[in-house]
Amino acid sequence: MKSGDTRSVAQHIEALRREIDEHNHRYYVLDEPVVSDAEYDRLMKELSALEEAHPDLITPDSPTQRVGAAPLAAFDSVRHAVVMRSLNNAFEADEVRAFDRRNAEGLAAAGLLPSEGGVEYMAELKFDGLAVSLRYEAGQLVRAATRGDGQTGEDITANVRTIRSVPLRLKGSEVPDVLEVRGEVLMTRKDFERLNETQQKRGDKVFVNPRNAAAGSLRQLDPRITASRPLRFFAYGWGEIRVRRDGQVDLFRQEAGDAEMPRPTHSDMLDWFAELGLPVNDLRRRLKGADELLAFYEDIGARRSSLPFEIDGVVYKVNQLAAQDVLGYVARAPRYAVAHKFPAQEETTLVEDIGVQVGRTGALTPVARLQPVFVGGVTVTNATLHNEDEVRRKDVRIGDTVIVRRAGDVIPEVVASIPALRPDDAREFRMPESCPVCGSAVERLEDEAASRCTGGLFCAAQRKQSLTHAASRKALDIEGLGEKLVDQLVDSGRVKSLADLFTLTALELAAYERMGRKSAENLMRAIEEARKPALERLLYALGIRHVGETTARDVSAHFGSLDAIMAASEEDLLAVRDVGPVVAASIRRFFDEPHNREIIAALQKAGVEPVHQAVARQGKQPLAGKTLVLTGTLPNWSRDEATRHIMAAGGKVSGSVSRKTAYVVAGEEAGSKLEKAESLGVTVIDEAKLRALLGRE
Ligand code: D41
Repeated sequence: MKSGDTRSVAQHIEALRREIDEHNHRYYVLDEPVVSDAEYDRLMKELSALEEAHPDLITPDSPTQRVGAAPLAAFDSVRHAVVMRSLNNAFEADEVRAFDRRNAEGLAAAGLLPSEGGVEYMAELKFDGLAVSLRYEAGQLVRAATRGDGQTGEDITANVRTIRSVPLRLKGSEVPDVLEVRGEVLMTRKDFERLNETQQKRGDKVFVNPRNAAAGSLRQLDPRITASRPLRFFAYGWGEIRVRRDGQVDLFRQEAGDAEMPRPTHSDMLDWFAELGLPVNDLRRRLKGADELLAFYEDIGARRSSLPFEIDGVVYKVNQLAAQDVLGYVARAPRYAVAHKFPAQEETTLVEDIGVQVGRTGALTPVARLQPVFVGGVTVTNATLHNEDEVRRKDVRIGDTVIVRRAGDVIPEVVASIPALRPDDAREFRMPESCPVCGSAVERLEDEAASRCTGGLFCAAQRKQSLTHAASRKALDIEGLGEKLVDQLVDSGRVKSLADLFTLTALELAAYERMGRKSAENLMRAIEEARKPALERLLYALGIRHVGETTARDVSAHFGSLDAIMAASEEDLLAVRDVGPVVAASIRRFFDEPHNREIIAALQKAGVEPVHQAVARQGKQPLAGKTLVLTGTLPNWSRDEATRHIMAAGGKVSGSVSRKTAYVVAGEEAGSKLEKAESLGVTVIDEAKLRALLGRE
């Protein structure tokens, strides 16, 4: 081939690489792709074909070369040119205030008076991943290392090259001669769950949490395995930097107290990284003073569970690099930064026993009885193990040390056991063959994960749970009928069904434990009020499988009376909006059960009469066909009230915002739904505007 041809091929290859790099950056870093996957694949194929024909033109920064290296025997160690520091932690607001005060005093003493409003900070997320350092020389990624002990880490270059959001070469014409970027490698929750599904299907190891999955993936000796794992990277700091200035290369070391960085503040540095094509998370803010930091902490805390990845806190850093320099370091950690941690969502503790709990529908749930442990902001003594298969899969035994997780308001669960800490006398769990409460046979249907007590309402546990459900706020709303009293009423044999509740007398009630005359009277009044429930509440209270509040409401509105619902065929039921075959069959089955018909007859005999609803609603339906989303706290209406008003006006209430949402009704402390609405251009209204729409001003 002539040299002229080679040059044009080389140019073509370079043009393709630039185009692919740009698409990679848009897709993995900016999250706003501009080409289809097919178009991207076509470009990659074209590049691969050209490189195959001209192997001498292959360079390590080519997008085809992400997975190149053969499996390693072991990782080499790498000494960091600039040590990787650690972060001091703060758990309480007071510690954050003290941090801010120390900074203000330290800077004032050095003649660097904090500006108006206090010391300026950069507040960032604290990603729950693995700290790594990436070294770029002349814009090329030449080395990636784990943090290790901060001085020396492991060479994971081959693995990090497979992370799509990590550029193999920096963008732009003015790349630094040397740039060591520090950041965190992590896995999103969704990717983690998808990975675990695949692992489980293949009979491979499942990971306990996204962090472990990221760590396990990064520590593979075979980079092809790492390449198959969906890892991400976010930059938050730096080590050595050399930039050419006035024809001369200047060396910067944050470590050595160098305030003359290419940009004057931490936030400028992160912006610079973003310009170079490095992934920097958007949830970072320039703030002033402790109050703003604490507000950021609260705000991020409220959004924590809706973030796509796990974080374990936020990090505050004094923004001016010159100010960072003045404040310096104590031992291994900078004085100018602090990690403000959220309460841990995972802790380890001992499984003292594994019991089973019988649910309202008879499902037997294995529950680990734990040595009390403080996690997710509360003391946890019981944690669900979901079902028998989960106990096996997680290999949890009585006596084991386990990881317990409580995230947000989700019920605590056992995530995994730690077999290395298992005592010799640890015992395996066995699902009982008969119900521990009523002794009825336990069955497990072929296609179900749950084992069930076959005792139905003969089972005291199921009876208790049904009663508690029937009395709950969204059902008959019988205040004062708590779990303890239900236990006593059922155990004494006085209450066998929902109907028996309505034959209780104040005198009888007063005889029960912890029941004063006053509370007995209050309870009687609540029961009295429940004698005339809205039809939808009674229907929900019956505890029919698959009939939640919304279905109960739709079915009630459609049929208008309990008699009509009881008489409805499956086909009739299918005519109700949002009722499918499973729900229709379940309702029909419930009312076909003689025992249930008896209970309803007894309810009627006891004077329980649902308030009938007009079938064809009179008047206007100003929100007919519209879907609304509620977020935050409204000034006057509770969520339930607002929902009722909207439904009465023909509207629907949904839990998530989409383009189909007609309005988002936002109150105080509205969260991510409000942002979503704004980003989708959905109209946001307040309670007053909602009232106006409803004609209820
Ligand atoms: O997101 C993080 N995990 C994070 C870690 C962060 N956002 N900022 C960090 N900043 C630093 C300094 C201030 C020392 C540059 C860090 C870490 N360090 C860090 N990660 C692990 C050890 C230290």
